Amino acid sequence: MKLAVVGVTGMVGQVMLEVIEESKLEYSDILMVASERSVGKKISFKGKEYTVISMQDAVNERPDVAIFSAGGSASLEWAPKFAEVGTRVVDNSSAWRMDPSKKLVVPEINASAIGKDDYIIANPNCSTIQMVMALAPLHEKYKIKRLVISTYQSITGTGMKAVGQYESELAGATGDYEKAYHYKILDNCIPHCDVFLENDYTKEEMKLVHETRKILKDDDIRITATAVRVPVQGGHSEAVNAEFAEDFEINEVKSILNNTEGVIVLDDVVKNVYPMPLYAKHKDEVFVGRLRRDESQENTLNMWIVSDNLRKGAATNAVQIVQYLKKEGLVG
Ligand code: 11C
Repeated sequence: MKLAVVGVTGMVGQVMLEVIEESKLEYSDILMVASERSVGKKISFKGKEYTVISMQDAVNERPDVAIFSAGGSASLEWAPKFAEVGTRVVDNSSAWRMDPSKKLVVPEINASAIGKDDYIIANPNCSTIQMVMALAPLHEKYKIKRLVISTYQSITGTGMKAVGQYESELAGATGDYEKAYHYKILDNCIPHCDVFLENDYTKEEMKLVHETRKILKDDDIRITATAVRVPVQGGHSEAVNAEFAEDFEINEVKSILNNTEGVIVLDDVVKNVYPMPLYAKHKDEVFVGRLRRDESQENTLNMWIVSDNLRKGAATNAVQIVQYLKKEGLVG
C-alpha cells in the first residue's frame, strides 16, 4: 500500500505521523505532501528523511490512500484529483462531510457503511467524534430525543498559530505578537470556534448538529450547542445533556459505556475521579464521567466527555479508517 499524508507539516499532519508509527500500519511507501509553500521541506520519520512534495507530484504517484488534513479548500480542489487516479482519500476537513454522496465515518460506529465505490471518505469534526463515540451505544438502547451541548475546546483544534499565541502570552508577550484569535486566550474563554453563520451560531456548533444526525442516522434528534475555546492543550471537553425516549438506570448506562470499544468510563466522585484534558493528551480513547440523572427532566442524562482532539478527534480516527479499508481489501 502506497500511502500519502497530505498536509503533513500542519498540526494534525504531525500527529498523523505519530499515530501511523504507533499503529504499526503497514505500507510499502509513504509520501509526505503539503501545499506549495512547504514543498522541499525535510521531514524525519522512523529514522528516515523525506522531502515534502507537492499535491500534483503526489497525484502523479497514484498512492493507494491519501490521508488529508490540509484544510477545506485544498481538499475541495485536490481530493477529487486523487480519487480520479484511484486513490482512496480519507479527508479530515469539513469539505465533504455533509455531502450526501460521501460517508462520514467513525469506525467503531459505522465503518461498514464504506463500500467499494467510496473514494472520498470524510472524517468527522473532532468535537463530533468524541461525543458520538459515547452517544451511539446509548442512542441504540434508549433513543436520543434531544442534546444540549457545551464544549470547552483545546487551542490545538485551531492549529499551530493558536498554540504559538498561547505560548507567547504565557511568556508575557504584550502588544504586537502573532495571534490566532481576536482576543487573548490565556486566562480567557472565547465563545467562538470557527466562523459565525447567518443564524448567529458558529460553524463548529452547527457541525455538532448536522454531523451527529448523519452519523447516528437520525434526523429527528433535536440538537443545540455552544462551542467555547479554552486555554487548554490536552483535548476537548464537552458537557452533554441527553434526553432519551426510554428511561435508563445509571448503572446500566455505565455498563454500556464500559463495554463500548474506545470508551473509558472515569466516574467515581467520592475519589474525585472524572475525565480531564490534562490526562487525555496523547491518548486514543474517549473518556466519559460525571454521569448523573438530570433531576429537572425525565429520561435525561448529564455527562462529561473528554478526548484528545488531535488523536481520536482527527488522526487516530483517520488511521482507523485506513486500517478498515485495508482489512476489507479496498486498498493495497
Ligand atoms: C476546532 N474542531 O477545535 C475544530 C478543529 O472542521 O475539522 C477542526 C475543524 C474541522 O476548532
